[in-house]
Amino acid sequence: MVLERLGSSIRKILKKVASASHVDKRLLKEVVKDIQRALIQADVKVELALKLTKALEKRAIEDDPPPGMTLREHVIRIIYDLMVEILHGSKEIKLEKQRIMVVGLYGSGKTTTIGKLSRYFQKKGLNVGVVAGDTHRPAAYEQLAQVVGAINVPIYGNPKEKRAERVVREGIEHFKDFQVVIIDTSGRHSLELDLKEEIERLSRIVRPDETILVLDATIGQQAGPQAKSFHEAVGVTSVIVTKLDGSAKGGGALSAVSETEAPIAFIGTGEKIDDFEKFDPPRFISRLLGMGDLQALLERADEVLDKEKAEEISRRLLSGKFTLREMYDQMEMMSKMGPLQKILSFIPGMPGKLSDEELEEMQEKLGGYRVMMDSMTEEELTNPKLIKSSRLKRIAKGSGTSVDEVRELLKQFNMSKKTIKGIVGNRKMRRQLMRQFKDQGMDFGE
Ligand SMILES: Nc1nc2c(ncn2[C@@H]2O[C@H](COP(=O)(O)OP(=O)(O)O)[C@@H](O)[C@H]2O)c(=O)[nH]1
Ligand SMILES: [Mg+2]
Repeated sequence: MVLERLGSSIRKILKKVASASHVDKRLLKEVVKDIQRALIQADVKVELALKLTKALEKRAIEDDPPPGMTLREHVIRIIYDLMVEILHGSKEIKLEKQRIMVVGLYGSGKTTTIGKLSRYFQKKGLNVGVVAGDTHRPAAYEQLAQVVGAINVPIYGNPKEKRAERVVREGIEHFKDFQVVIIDTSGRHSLELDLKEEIERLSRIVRPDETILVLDATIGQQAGPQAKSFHEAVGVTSVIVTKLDGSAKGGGALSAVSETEAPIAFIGTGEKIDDFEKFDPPRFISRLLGMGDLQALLERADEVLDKEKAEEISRRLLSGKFTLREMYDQMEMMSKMGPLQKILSFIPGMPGKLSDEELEEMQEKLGGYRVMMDSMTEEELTNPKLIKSSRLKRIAKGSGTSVDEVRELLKQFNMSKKTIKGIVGNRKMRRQLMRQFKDQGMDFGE
């Protein structure tokens, strides 16, 4: 698979987030560091990696998760978005009459890609002609002829002619009634002056609708400066990244695209003519990170956490400890529709299964409780008996509620406490409760 290593290291990081018992600042900082390391190892430019992870840190710490999303999911979402961002968008090459000039260094995959691109247009029902504008390498004409010959796409060229301008001018004339004309060009080992001048001259002759830069994914970070100089010479409008099948360092080429304003249109994933796909960053990243697995992982993590929390609450209940916090946690567990709702359904004072309205009501109540509890001191939370007249007023004021609402909360608390005490204090009932917990697979370490 493409970019195997980057994919697997980011996956590991996501797993860490998904299975952490608490997502907090410390974990986020750690995750940001991990991602930086993974990006840099995949040859993403250091400055870009830093810039992106800074943005990640800022968003993860400062933005509240959108409604209905946990912090955990939120962070995973941000990491995913970040990865998509690295890829700098994508581009659709239009299916219309056009001239396409293909540029790139020697061996980057221009000729192979022209075959793939011709096939793409051909499949969409457009007629295509290719011009053998690489007059530099002796066997270039034959190679192109062979590649497009296999799919019956006509070629114009002259293996004896050394002047690329001449071949290209004639080729364009030759294919003037064709819908798509693709022009192959020479490469060098680097963008030397003579190559730069040659493609500039050709570009003036062709007046291309699209100038596609072919970038070899295996060259890593060199892709950046390369993309930049080609862009300065002829104005790149799209990029095709090749050899993503064999490259662990594809991050370099993928991120190099931010050096041109040109997005990636296609990627090459093998030597064969059909090893070619439209570039779709979200899909690409989802596949790279195994988002399907990740979704399942997130769900499992939630279950595990719910179970751990349920165990902890049950343990506290059995110990006879019951403060406002226990009540809140217990209600929160109940309001979270989930596989564990059943486990908690026997908790005194709680309905067996919540209907949608009851659920909504409870969540609303909880929201209010949370606000009031935030205005209480540690002492008051553990010992709500202390909450009398002046404290009542203070809490109401601090939470923007009324004294009656605070009283209502305390009333609910006293009722719950009474029932809990009644059950836990009764040996028989206590045993029964314990057995129920255990039947549900809860582990009390006894
Ligand atoms: N594995 C793999 N090899 C490729 C891909 N694209 C091109 N190649 C190979 O790269 C080499 C150079 O390709 P070529 O098209 O001749 O490059 P050019 O010099 O830019 O025209 C050839 O051996 C191709 O088979 C790709 O997407 N994956
Ligand atoms: Mg070639």
